Formats: sequence, structure tokens, C-alpha cells
Amino acid sequence: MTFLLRKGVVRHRNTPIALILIVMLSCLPFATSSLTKNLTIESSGTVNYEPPPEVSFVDNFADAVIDSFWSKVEVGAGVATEQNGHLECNIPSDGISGLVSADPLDLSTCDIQVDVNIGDVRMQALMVSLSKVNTSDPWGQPNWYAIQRRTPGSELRVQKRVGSTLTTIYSALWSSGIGSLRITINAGTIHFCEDDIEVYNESYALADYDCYVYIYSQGDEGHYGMSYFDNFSLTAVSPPPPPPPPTPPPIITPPLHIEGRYIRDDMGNKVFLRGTTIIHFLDDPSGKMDWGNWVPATVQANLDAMVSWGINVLRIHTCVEWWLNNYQGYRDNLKDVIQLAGERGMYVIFECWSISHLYSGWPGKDPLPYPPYNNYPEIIGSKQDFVDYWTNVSTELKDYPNVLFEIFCEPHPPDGNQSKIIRDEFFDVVEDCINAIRAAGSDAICIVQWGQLLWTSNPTYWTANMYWVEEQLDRGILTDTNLVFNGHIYRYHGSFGSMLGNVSYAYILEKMQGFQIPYVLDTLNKSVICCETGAFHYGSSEYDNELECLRNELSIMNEWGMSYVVFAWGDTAFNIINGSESGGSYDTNPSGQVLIDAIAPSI
Ligand SMILES: [Ca+2]
Ligand SMILES: [Ca+2]
Repeated sequence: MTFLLRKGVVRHRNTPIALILIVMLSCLPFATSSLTKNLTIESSGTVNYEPPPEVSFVDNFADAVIDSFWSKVEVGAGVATEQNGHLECNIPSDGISGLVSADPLDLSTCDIQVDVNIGDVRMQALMVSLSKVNTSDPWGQPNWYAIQRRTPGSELRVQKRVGSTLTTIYSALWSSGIGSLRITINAGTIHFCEDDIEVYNESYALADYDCYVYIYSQGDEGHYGMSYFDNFSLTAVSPPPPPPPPTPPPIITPPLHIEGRYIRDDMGNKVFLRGTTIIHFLDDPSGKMDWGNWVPATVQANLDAMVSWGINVLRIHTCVEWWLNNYQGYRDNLKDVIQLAGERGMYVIFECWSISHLYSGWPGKDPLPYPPYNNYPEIIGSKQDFVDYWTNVSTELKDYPNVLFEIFCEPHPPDGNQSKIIRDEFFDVVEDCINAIRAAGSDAICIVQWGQLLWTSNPTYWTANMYWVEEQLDRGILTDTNLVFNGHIYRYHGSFGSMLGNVSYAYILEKMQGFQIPYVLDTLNKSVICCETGAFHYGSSEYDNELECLRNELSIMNEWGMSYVVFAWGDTAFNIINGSESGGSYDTNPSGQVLIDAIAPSI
């Protein structure tokens, strides 16, 4: 409940969460149709890519049969026939004849060539177009590029029509009425060649690369008769598909529920939560795990270290203000932590610690979350505002099976006033919050508390034993089946009487029985968690006694089958690691070793 904070500079979130996978493609994949059908993604996140065959088509018009690649274009008197080893385009009078690809092709990287022999007709063209016509003039449709040899003026012409706007983008004397036409598209540029010599290129201007390919001749009143195409070839190479969106590894942490005094997973196994708290989501929207930067690798390193200790729950101090205004990606950062924890089999207690952040001018912990008892009525202006906040939180987090909700940390009577009216009023709001969370679609375990510290006597000032559990149950509230009742234990702050008091196992056991924890567990058959306890060591000559007290507390809680969370992971006077969570190595200090030792026999 008391800790020392270092104020860090808050910088902008500047690093997205790490991409989980990298796809290495050993060769360019080729495709003519949907690329995604060639992608499979395994549950592990591994992506398999089976490249479709390259589109490669050569037609020497040698067998007197029009290949299925094509369909005919015949307008007016025009007739297209494959015979005599080439494509004959006979236009006895006005008309058009030729071929168009039966299907569109992805021409984003392509090379298309055809030999022409213009004979007596007006024009021969190689065209790529977004649309397909068989019985009307391809030139009249929108959205195409074409390179043409034209008898009038012995012209080599390049045209495009983008939308309905026709532009002649190149015009010069042709090399001959016999030769080749060629279109190449690569890296967003379309190239036009006459006899394999580039005459023009520009940035590709059509809206799509999926085009039909035409070879056709046109006749008019003065230019009609026979023309020929031969030696058509096309290769189309699709670019690699964009990498699929990263698929995070699955959350492997099964959802929890309460049965009587025990927390169980969905297989019915008892689960004893054993963990720690991080505090810096109160003064840094990135949790200060890398001092103001959001660096998933650092978050992962912290979580991996916790897992190596046997920790299975991470409790996170959060503030309402930054959640509501999503300051510098606050929500995303918290979701990332929950996701990364879930991938490691860890639970996360999302805990509402304060209304505002601790960044500057912090006036101290809000006794209760709503006016007139909170410090920021401009953020939470009513009880309903607080209920709505929980609707918001649970709506966003309900799909994480590993999240638990702690409604409000250390609610305590303002000015030490242990009025039952104030307490009942608080629990009525808690009840509304729980109902709002359920209405939002979340079955997550909710954690509720009264007072700051557990204490052996009935309520005095900010301390209380767990008498309030039965008191509130008797009012007919807190009957939700997924609740855990919480009390904090700190010798340093007086849970056991004198700061310098006895730390023997027998003494601690007697006091903890006085907290009424066994009464709630065994008589009321309700689940209990201690979300905060720890050993104060900041300049304290009492550290050894603090450690012994903590050791005995955890051992008793193990015997009672309780869940507990030891304060805190880094950067406080109750630190359980050497250094801070931004550190890079997370070695245990003596406090952390007490936790590790307690976890080992209990799981
Ligand atoms: Ca041929
Ligand atoms: Ca053929």
C-alpha cells in the first residue's frame, strides 16, 4: 500500500507489438487467381505457402484449333481462324477480328509478345484491358493500354484509355508492317516495344492489374483483307502475397471460476493463484517496463522471469483516467500484457487502483472511487460513472479468458469513519459493477475488498478483519458465484500490531485466524485472496523479521489453500527483484526468494 515511485519521463508509444512470425518465401510465387487459397496457417502460427503455378502461355497457332486460353473477337465482317500455322484475321470489309484471353490475368509482373503481319488491314493491336468484349470494338471500351501498327501513316502508336479518357501517348513511323508488338509490366511501370525495342513507358495507370489480353486486327473501307498473328507468348508472375496479419499464439490459460472456497479451472482443477503486482501503469502508460517505451520484448522478459519463478498471476495497478482516455495507447498496452501473459499460462488481475494517474500533483489514494470521496470528480463524477467504467473495461477485456477484475483497491472509510452506511453504499456500487460486468458478457472472477489492511479486531479506522464479508452477504448482495474476497496483509503497516512484533509462526497464525480468513473460507465457504502482502526493506533494520513474517504468512496461506499476490515486482520499498522491471535481469532478492520458496511446495 505504500511504495516509492520514481518518476520517469513519459514518451510516446513508438513500437508496435512484435510481429509473431516471419514468412520466408524462397521463390516468387505465381498466381492467376486468389492467392489466399494457397496460404494455410497452422494453430502454431506457422504459415505455409504453396505457390500456384506460373502463368506461362505460348501459342504458335500450329494445330488449327483455337486454344481454350482464348475466345474470339469478331465484329462486322471480321473472322478469326487458326490455320496455316498462324492466326488469320480475315476482314473482307469493315470489321474486326482477333482473340481475347478467356479469363483475366494478374499482369502486375508480365511480359506479352506477339508477331504481326498487317497485310491489307488498317490496324493490328496488342491490348491489355480491364474488361472483355467479343462482339464490339475493344477500342471503344474503357480502361486499357494498346500498342498498334497502323497502315495509315505507317504509324506505331501507343494509346491508353483510363476511364473514358483516351490519350495517344506515343506516335512515330513504324519499323515495318511486319514485326512484333510487346507489352511488359514490372514494378508499377508499363513498357511498350516494337521489335523488342522499347518505344515508351510510364507508370501503370489502370485501377487494377487483373486484365484481359487482346490481339486483334481492324479493317475499314479502304483497308481490309487478311492479316496475321503468330508466336504469341505470355508470362505473368504475381508478386509475393502480402504477409498475412500476425496470428498471436493462443492464450493457453483456461478460464477460472469459483466453487465454494476454491478457484477452479474449466477442467475442475483447483487453481491457487501465486503472483506479484506491477505498479507502473499508474505513472507511465507503458507500465515503465522499458521506461516510457512500449517494448514487447521487455514485457516478455518480465513475464518469462515470473513464469520461471512459478508465478501464475500478475496483478496490475491501473488508473481510471488513462483507461478512459486511452492515453498513449494505455488500453492496447494493457491488452498486450494480458495477451502475452495468457500465452504463458498466466492470469492477470486488472485492478482499479486510483482514479487518476500518479504523474504530478497526486493527492493520495482515493478512499472510495466516487464523489464525494474520490479526488477527481471531473473523471468519475458519480457512482454510475464508476459502474460505466467497469462496463467499458469488461466489454473490452471479456474475450481474454485469463483476466480477473479487482473492482477497487483498498476502499476505506474516508477520515477513518467506519460508518456502515458508507460501507453499504460502497458495496451497493460494487454489486452494480459486478452486474455491469456480467451484462457486458464477462464471466471473469471479480475481486472485492473493504479496508486497507487486515487486522485482528473489528473495524477501526482503515483496518478491518473480514467481518464485512458476512455482513454484506446478509444484506443479500455479493451473491455472484464468481467472487473472491480480498484482504491485504502488511506487518510493516500494522496488520500484526506493533511493527516490531513477534514474527513466529504461532503468532502469525493466531493473528491471521483473527483476520477471520478461516471463517470466510471454511464457515462461509467463500474464496479468499490476499492481493497484497510483502516485506519492507527500504533502509529497514527490520528486514529479517519482515522476511520471516512473510515466510510464515505464505506458508499459512498455502496450508489454507488461499491465493496470494506478493507486492511488488520491481521499483518499490517492497521490491521482490533486484532492480526494476525495466532492468533486463530479474534476479530475486531475499523477498523474492521467500515467494519462490512458498510457491514451490504449493503447486
Ligand atoms: Ca506459327
Ligand atoms: Ca491452337
